[in-house]
Amino acid sequence: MPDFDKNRYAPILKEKMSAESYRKLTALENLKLFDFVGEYVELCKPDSVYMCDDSDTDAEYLKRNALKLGEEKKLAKEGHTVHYDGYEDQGRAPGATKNLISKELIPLMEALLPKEREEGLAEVRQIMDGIMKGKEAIVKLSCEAPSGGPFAIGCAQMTDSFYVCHSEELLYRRGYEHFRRMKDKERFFRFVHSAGRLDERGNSIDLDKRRIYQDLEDFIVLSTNNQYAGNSVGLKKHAMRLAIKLSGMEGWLCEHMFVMSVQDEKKGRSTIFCGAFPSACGKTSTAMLPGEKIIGDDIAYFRNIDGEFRAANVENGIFGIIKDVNPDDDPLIFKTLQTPGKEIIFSNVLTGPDNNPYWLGMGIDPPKKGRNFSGEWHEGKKDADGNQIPFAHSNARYTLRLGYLENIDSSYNDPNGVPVRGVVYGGRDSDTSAPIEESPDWKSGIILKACTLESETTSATIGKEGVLAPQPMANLDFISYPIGQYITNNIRFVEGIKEVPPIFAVNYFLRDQNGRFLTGKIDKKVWMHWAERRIHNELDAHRTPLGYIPIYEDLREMFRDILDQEFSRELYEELFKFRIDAWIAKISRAVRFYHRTAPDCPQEYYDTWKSTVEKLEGLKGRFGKFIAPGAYSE
Ligand code: OXD
Ligand code: MN
Repeated sequence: MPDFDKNRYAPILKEKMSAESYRKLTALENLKLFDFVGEYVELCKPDSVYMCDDSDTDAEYLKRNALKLGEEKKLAKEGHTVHYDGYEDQGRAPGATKNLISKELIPLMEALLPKEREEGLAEVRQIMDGIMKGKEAIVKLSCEAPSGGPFAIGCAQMTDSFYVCHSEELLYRRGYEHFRRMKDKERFFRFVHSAGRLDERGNSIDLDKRRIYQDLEDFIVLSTNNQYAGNSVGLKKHAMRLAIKLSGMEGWLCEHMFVMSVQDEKKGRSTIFCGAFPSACGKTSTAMLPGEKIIGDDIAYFRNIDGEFRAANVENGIFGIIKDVNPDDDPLIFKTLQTPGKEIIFSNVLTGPDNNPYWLGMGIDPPKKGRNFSGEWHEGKKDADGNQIPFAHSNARYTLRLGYLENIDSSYNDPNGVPVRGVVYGGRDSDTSAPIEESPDWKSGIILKACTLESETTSATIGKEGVLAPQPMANLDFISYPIGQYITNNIRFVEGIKEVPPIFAVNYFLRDQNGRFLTGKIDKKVWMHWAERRIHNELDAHRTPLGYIPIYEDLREMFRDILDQEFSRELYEELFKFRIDAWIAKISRAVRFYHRTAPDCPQEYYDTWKSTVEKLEGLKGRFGKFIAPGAYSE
């Protein structure tokens, strides 16, 4: 047991912590944790410090204080609360987010929010000096991925926001006991967050001093003057950046992926998929497809365990976009969100006069006034620039425990993870990729599908919406070491894997000439079942220049069987025609992106892109602009 009483931080911690909190901290016998808390208490100067353990009493303490301080308010249904972020704090803030790295790495990481480490630390530490004065700091320990297995990573959060801790309580597994079992030398992630000075609505005032700085050498994230969970909750996006860095050093992967299992009830078969989609591109709704089972909706760790490709869901809950959650499109989540007695935080929705939450695309007419992310709201209210304020924000969210969902897969808490049989990459493009295409092999899937993924920007990040942007592996916002190396690690990951999962590229956003979506929201169920049956060698496919697509008759039968819908040959031909020019343009955009942002990208990948473009150019002579499904052969 370290002699904590001789530690330089002992006096300040004894002064600010109750005897019980101090006891809980020292009982873990972890000097690094003690020093972490001491260092940031000394810097941030909270009035008091509360140390949580894994007890329900402490979970209650967090909830109670979030309400008492007005960070959350009770809604009409029991257990439901609402939280508001500031008007300018409604999404991830890339402009204020930096990866702190050494000077030499900066030219290799231009697209990855780089900042020279010493300079960044000095800047943010200055902002943090005294930032918690007048408040209580909470120290909460959690565990990413289930404790007791090879995936688990301990995390220590210190924050002055009870909402942040309450969110972590719903979204992650409690970690005090994990720390108790942890050896003193074991690495853990550390997060410090402060909402900073608050206005009368309880929102961060000093947004000019908003910083989210990841110290990738020391695995610590310092976040100031913000509240939106993507900026404040350490275990979510901050931990993801740290985990990506760590996985790169240790030879595993951390991906922006759901984990779900597709159910073939007739055959009694359950097949696990992981899927990467940029924010707001259908990731949660794929993981939540009716009739299938969810394991996680946002972040997966991959490890090679005895030659098996295994994944663990890092989280224990969902911080989901609530827009368009309605009984038709997301029946299971809608039902859960309507159920009293479940502990759910709604954020940035409209609270109506009946004290119920309303959101965009809910399928219910909202009241004409209430409270929303702009304060008191009434229909027609305008912001300072004269723009009409919608009744709810399009990045409004719900936060709930995975265990509440009827369709949770029983393996979601397995410390050894689950065996992955298929990997899906989904972007958002209106005119290029087919609804589903299987790659011929892992490497070509990574280079031609995952690396060329693009999406239109959405409200999950602050900035202009609807701009087509590269999204390699749907992970660009979180990659924390040079991109070329990251691609190579993805390719190499399957070396030594006995059964390499096929890669499928999906796109739910193809549009016709009038801008209307060509596919229905539920059609993704058919694409996922097609992939499932391909994995089990039950279906033939047509060849395309980049992989394999479904045969019409198979889809017609599956649409009837699964959705009770007719699927016309005409629509099939439109959806699955191979768009040669659009693919050439897409690959060329990717090449320009890597030239600009990934100086370490190996020549071999450029050679693949170049030879693919040449091959596609050559096909134009034979086919014209489009290749009809079934017309192509190698
Ligand atoms: C998220 C995101 O909230 O990716 O998961 O923005
Ligand atoms: Mn995400």
